[in-house]
Amino acid sequence: QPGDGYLAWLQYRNPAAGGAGRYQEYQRIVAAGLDNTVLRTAADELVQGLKGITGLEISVSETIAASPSIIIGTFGADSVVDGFFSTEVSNAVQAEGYAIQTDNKTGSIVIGALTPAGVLYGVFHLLRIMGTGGSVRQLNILENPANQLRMINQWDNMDGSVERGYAGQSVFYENNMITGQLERIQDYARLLASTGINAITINNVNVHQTESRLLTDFLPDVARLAAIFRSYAIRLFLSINYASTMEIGGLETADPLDPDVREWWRMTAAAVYEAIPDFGGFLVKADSENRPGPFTYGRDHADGANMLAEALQPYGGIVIWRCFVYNCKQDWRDRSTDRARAAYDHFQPLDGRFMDNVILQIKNGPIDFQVREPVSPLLGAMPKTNQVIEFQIAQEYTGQQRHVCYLVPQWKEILDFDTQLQGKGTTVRRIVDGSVHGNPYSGFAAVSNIGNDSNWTGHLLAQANLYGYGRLAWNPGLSADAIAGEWITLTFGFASAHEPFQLLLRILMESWEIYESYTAPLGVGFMVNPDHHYGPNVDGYEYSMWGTYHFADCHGMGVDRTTATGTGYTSQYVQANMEQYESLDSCPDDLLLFFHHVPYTHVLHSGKTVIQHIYDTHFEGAERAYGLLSDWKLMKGQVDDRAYRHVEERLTEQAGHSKEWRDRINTYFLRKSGIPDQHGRTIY
Ligand code: GCW
Repeated sequence: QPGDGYLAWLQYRNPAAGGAGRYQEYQRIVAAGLDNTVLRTAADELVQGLKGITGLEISVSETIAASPSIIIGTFGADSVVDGFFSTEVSNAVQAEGYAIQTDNKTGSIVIGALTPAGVLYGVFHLLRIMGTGGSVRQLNILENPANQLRMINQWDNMDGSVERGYAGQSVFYENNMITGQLERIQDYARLLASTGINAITINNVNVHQTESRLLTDFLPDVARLAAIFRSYAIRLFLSINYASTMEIGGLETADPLDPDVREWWRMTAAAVYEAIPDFGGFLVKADSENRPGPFTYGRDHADGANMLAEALQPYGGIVIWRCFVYNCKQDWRDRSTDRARAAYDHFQPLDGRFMDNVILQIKNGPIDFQVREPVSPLLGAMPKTNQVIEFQIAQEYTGQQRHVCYLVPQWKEILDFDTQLQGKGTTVRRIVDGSVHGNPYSGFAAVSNIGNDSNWTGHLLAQANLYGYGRLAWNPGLSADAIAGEWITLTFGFASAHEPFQLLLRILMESWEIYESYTAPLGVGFMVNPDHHYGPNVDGYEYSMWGTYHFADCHGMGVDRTTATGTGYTSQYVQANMEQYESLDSCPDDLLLFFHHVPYTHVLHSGKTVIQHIYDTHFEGAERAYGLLSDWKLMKGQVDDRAYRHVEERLTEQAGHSKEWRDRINTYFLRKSGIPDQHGRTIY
């Protein structure tokens, strides 16, 4: 239905007068090799997109009959595109890249690539240009993805629930079966491919009994899903249960060095590849949050990962092993155990021990997808090991898709962080794209934010995060506002000069800062209700064993992670960064309480005391959340009414909830510190 958000950024609407005219001469597509399923998809997408944008019928032929046409194909195999590109251009195009040029003589647009996947990405690029009203007169584009792996992780369970899902139930499963609604899966594959995603794991990293059998009993259904994703050049992976040999294999152990265990995995991998020849591999959460792993047998992560890697190696499969490993049964009295240290402490010493087809997947920060954290010091710290960064598109700690929180600016900051591991300029972006260490595998992974809600993401504006993730994985050099702008125009049709465009852009671009300002202050994290993690609860995790503390007492707050007097976490960074965080003089304000325990009267670089900062940001934050709502109200009549009311309703909830956050945090710290607000505002 119009306005329900289902088509997301693939609206392909016929732009109002003036807009469409410029593309109307393109009614013919020339494509050969259509027995290839990805090329077929590329041609179909182009037909569908052009039809929407021009409002005309589009024809497809194998040879060039009339000009101008849109000509698509792979180099070499396909003579239709070959004549158009110089060798210089075709040589510069890599595996999934593409070139797009307008032929001066005929006006034809030619998309050439090395692989069908590249053609598909090129087609989506052209449609993006047209969908945002760009000129196609003199195209001369050459793009290669910066990151090789551009992956989505579903946290879907076979009972239909989604772990940390905020947009309804799973689109993949219901009643412990794989869905029969393959159309929706295909629509999801389109959305992902249009942003450049090339890999997906289709089940939660917490793999329980039923899901363990995706590898075995459910394989025929998994193969059906793989076929859909394959047609969009997306490789399918499964999350596996480390203890599958015991859970479903009838063995009594999961010891990675046990010959029977190894044999079971080899046989299982063989069966999987029999059913799905281009199967991607396994994603593994082991020895993490009570999930099984090699520790039980006195083995380490390299033993565990390599056992699986060996089973997948003959088929070119890979093991993606998560580094989210920490002691979740901590005692709050024990001030030396620090959850932030855990991933580095566990994995860094294993550098060089992992097989070539193992990739470590590392969360962007050392704790857990908080609104503000430093960058994980493990990123880049294992030169001999493949690594990918893990983001969370699902807004577990950033408003759960009830609050608007556009995350691309956060991801950009993380990618731009200079680890200085090999001198200045060793940014996370360059580590993750593989250029620093030159390892065979590298890239991005992220937890999806979709479910079966009609608009996919619960909050319509949360679609921008899914879109933005894919775009950033393809090209981390894009700016957060450029990505937001694309999404706004593609989704709502506003050109950038229009007032509604600017309004929406502002809403998105300010949303992270606003969310941060009324929630946990100065990088301290959490302060959420336990379990579901929604809403304020300052002491929600303070007396639990998960190891996420703020240590607030009547004198001060924050976690001392310095090497001089604290947990020593700072020593996991290179000297220059360590020194910056170690010293109160140079530690950035927004991470102060992550690294230091300070009195409430400590003066920030901003000139405010910590306590006054807390009051000020929380009053301002709640006010700005109301501002988002009043901004949106100006959109009435500019967007479809249904979409208007939906967003209005979410922003109303956010505004109310931001007040609750403000009041709970302010009251808590007023009572703890006994220090009044300088401006005498109401604190309950
Ligand atoms: O943030 C935590 C979530 C868990 C999740 C875990 C993980 C899948 O609260 O729900 O489990 O991270 O990343 O493994």
